[in-house]
Amino acid sequence: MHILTFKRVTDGRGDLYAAEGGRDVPFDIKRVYYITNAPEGVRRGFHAHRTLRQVMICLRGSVKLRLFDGRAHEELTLDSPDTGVYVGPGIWREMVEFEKHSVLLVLASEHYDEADYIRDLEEFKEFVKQN
Ligand code: T46
Repeated sequence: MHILTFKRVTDGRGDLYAAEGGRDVPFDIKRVYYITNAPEGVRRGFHAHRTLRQVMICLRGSVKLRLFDGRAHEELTLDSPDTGVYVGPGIWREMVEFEKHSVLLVLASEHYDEADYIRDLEEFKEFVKQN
């Protein structure tokens, strides 16, 4: 995991942020998705990826991100459109405590592929041992 900071261009018309694949983001972006309308108390994620690389940006509101690499746990709150979190393969992620009206944007290195997911924690721990 590492934190990325995006440049903000502010003028009298508002704030503009840019994130370019291969420049601000450490991969070519093949897919963008976003999560909105998360009900209070909902928990998302609870999986890892075998190869996928992603950057998560909370455009509005806030969300707590819990990460586990098989050894150590990390927790951070995403709450600013100028901050992205790079999450590489082999990291278990959980998104909790979505503030009402939050918008979580995710930039991904690959197209959607369910076979890339590890959705069982024990299987994930085994994956970490093998890799
Ligand atoms: C991740 C975290 C941060 C698609 O059809 N296309 C897509 O691009 C995605 C991401 C999901 N889906 C389908 C698959 C499921 O039927 O949407 C449904 C919900 O997906 P999921 O339960 O995996 O959603 P989250 O919020 O738990 O996880 C998502 C991403 O799937 C995952 O890669 O790292 O956000």
